[in-house]
Amino acid sequence: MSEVAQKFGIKQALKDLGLQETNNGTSTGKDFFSSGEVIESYSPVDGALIGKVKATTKEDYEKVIKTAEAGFKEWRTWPSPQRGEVVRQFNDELRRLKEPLGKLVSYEMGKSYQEGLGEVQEMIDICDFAVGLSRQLHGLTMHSERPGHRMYEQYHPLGVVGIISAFNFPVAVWSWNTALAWVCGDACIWKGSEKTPLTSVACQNIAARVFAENDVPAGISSLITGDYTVGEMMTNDKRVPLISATGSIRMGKIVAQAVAARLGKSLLELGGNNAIIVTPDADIKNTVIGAVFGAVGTCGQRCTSTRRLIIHESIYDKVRDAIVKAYKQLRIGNPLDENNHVGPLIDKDAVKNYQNALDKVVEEGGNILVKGGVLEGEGYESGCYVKPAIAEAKNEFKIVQHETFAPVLYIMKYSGDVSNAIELQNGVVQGLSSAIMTNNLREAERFLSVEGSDCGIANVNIGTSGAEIGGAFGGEKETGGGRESGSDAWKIYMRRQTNTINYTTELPLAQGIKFDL
Ligand code: UN1
Repeated sequence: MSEVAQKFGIKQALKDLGLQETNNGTSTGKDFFSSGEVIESYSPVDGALIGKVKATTKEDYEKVIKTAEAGFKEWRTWPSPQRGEVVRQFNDELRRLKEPLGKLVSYEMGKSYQEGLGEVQEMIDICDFAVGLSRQLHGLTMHSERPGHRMYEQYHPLGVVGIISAFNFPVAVWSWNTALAWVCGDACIWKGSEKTPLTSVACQNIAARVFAENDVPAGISSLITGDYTVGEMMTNDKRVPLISATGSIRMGKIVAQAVAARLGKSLLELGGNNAIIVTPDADIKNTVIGAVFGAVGTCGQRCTSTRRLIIHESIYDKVRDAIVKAYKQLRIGNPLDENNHVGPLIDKDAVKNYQNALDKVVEEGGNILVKGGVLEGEGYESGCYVKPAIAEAKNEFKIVQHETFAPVLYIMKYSGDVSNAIELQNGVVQGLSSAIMTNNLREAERFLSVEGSDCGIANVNIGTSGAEIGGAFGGEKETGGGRESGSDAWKIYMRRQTNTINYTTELPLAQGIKFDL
């Protein structure tokens, strides 16, 4: 254990979560087994080795999918409130283990401890939601055009759901999918990020324990581990009717094509390029808080992170100066230390992408307002700590069009009417989150109107990140069109069936067609 790990109680957290020095990254819930290579998990916080996880091989995967298929056949017959009861108990465990899990998320991924706890809170919230949902999986009834007929629709469990999640929300995104899919009666196979394999095993440990206590069949919560080749086993597999994938646009295009080629369903949560529009009627204090948290929170590694600020020329200097001033107060360092605002990037590749973005914006004619740079020296030995940077840039710059998963904020001016700002905000290929800061009702409503933001999420007077689980989460255009979490997002985890029942002694045909024998 490194000094940092010791000081912040990581050893105890690992113990509480049932983690060993080397863990199997393949699990059906009943068994944990793996015959693949060993993945070492290093913390971006201090560069230390946290633990090891053995990856999944093709043979391991076959065992998992067969178990999940068999388990599904039984699980789908459980009344959904009973499945909800299992999720309720799982949630009790999450509440009990919130601190160690939040701590491990922080240490393995690098987000602040507060955000780690917040992420576990999202898991708790979606489980609460799912428990209620387990009594509300309802369809509609319709009046038949034929006499003596009844027509309605019902939702049945779908089957085995494959979940591919990213390092930046290593636990919450899994739960958004599984909590709903479980109450819907599906079996879930999860491939978490190979950058955060220990948090995956920790979650699977919790589910496995609760599921075993409730005699849930094996395979309902399954885990596979490894790089994209392990993900491909699922995306190409006809036995997995739905793939829910979170990651880059590049990855999403590959997944979408593989799943479509076999006519499977996919739920995609891909990149964002989220902007806040700041109008002349904005509350400057709130704008600064929303923009700075949105840009530097999770070290700029949320898909909802604020990447662009579009500020009206009349208040441009004032807002720019206030934000630059706020950046001077940011404390960068160990995210387990609650005095720090910004932790490290996930790894050195991410640092390279960050540096590349800063080089590119200058090459394209941007003007650096807050200089970036990689931090060195005591406390920064992992080489993953960077300074949040701000550049004045144009929306059409190639680098501005691209999502860089790092704390680089581009700011730009608009003049005239709010429609000019909306055009800039929509002028990117991504369509996840967006926001407007204004106290002007007309501007706010126009931003939300059909001619307004083209994103899946459009907020007024809050930032672009920090979406609540109660709403459907996802975005349009190259963000992929998927919706997870709240509202009626559960429907994708079920198959809809329309039923028409004739309770007469005749067989009248629809559309008035006569067919007498
Ligand atoms: C993500 O970055 O993949 O809106 C999810 C937010 C969080 C979820 C982000 N609730 O910031």
